[in-house]
Amino acid sequence: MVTKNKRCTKTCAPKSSKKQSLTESYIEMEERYGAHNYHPLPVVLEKAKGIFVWDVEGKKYYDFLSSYSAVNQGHCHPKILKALRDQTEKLCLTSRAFYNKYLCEYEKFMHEYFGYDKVLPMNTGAEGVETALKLARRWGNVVKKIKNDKIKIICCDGNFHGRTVTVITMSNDPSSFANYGPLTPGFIRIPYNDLPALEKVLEKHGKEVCAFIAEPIQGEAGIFVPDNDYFKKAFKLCHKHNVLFIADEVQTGIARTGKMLCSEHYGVRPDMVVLGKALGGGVLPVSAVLADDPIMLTIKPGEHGSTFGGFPLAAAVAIEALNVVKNEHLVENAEKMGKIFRAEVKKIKSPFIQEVRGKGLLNAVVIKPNNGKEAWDVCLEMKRNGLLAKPTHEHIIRFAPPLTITEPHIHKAIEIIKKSLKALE
Ligand code: IF1
Repeated sequence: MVTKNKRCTKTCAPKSSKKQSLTESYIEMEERYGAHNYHPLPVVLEKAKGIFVWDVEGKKYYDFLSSYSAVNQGHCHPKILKALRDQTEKLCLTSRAFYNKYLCEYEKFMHEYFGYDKVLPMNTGAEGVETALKLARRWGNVVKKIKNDKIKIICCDGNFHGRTVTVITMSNDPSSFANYGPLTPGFIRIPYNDLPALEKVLEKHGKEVCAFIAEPIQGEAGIFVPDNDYFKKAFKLCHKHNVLFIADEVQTGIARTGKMLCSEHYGVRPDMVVLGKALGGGVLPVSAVLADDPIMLTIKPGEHGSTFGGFPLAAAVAIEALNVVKNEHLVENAEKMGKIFRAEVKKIKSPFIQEVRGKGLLNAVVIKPNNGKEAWDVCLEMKRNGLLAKPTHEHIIRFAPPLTITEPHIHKAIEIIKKSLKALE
């Protein structure tokens, strides 16, 4: 996520007359030849394994971002790489113009793993969200009989669901939606974690609303955990008004929050689930929409698709990515390590720490600017001390290591966080 950071002048890369370091030369190369749609931390990575990454200078770091929860199984997991390598020797891509034996086996696996009738395979999280929106609108039109141009979808303030034009229409973050021309009609946005607001909109517009979409924990907004009963009561309100409940689990899913799906924390089985990121095991973009037949079968042959959606490499990698989660007990580990992480960070006596929050290994520390230093400076100091993390907004640092992290490494990471905060006091 582009961090609105005043430090980012036009040329972010440092200019120096002295001989450039490798890091500086790579940053300059990206500055020169790449779009400036990110403001990365000034570190250039070359290698990764498990919970660690190494930069081009050979320095080792704890990865506490996990590529925004796309590396839940750890970097370069040997079994996932093997599944990918083996599949490349058999069949990589057929498109959906023909059947292949790998997609149907993957679809059956997903049915048995998550318990939904069917899966619609896509690639990126945004494509998964777009697909869920299209399925909801199609269901709204053909099943709920909403007039096509009247169909509405309810979304929440503070959401992040991706970067396509329709998806940024749901956003209220100008850095996501501003100055991209006309947006997509048919969305009503309400405050997150606000049941009266949802009830009011459903009372007023319910007949034209096909779906409500929300993240079970808002990631980019700063790891906002809703009230325990919010999701369940929102689900019941939606069903009272014959409105589908869509959970965007692209970031919170696949064991990240200490449950296979974050919705399980709230006792909710969403009507549609969007998965992405870690479904690809940290090696490929793999996303998916899970739904039962009455919703899934409203889209007929030729009415939606994707060249790479569910292709044999994705099928092989996703099956192994999910096997690793189960076989290595990553759900339980995320829950256990997350509790230790939050408890230990809360013990740190620092003027910078305003709040610690999260579930499982999706956590955030809200930084109170102090001594002229803010979240970005804390991240730079942690980088110097061997831990990589990044602010989601000005003052919130997300801490999300791979779910394979063990207790000794959690404690070592806490030491780095403590040392870094102390150094800035
Ligand atoms: C960036 C963060 C942002 C997501 C949820 C769908 C998508 C995402 C809940 C789209 C993607 C990524 C995108 C990346 C940074 C990161 C992110 F929340 F994880 F930190 F932006 F908000 N639903 N999140 O979190 O998935 O199309 O990217 O595969 O765009 O900067 P995608």
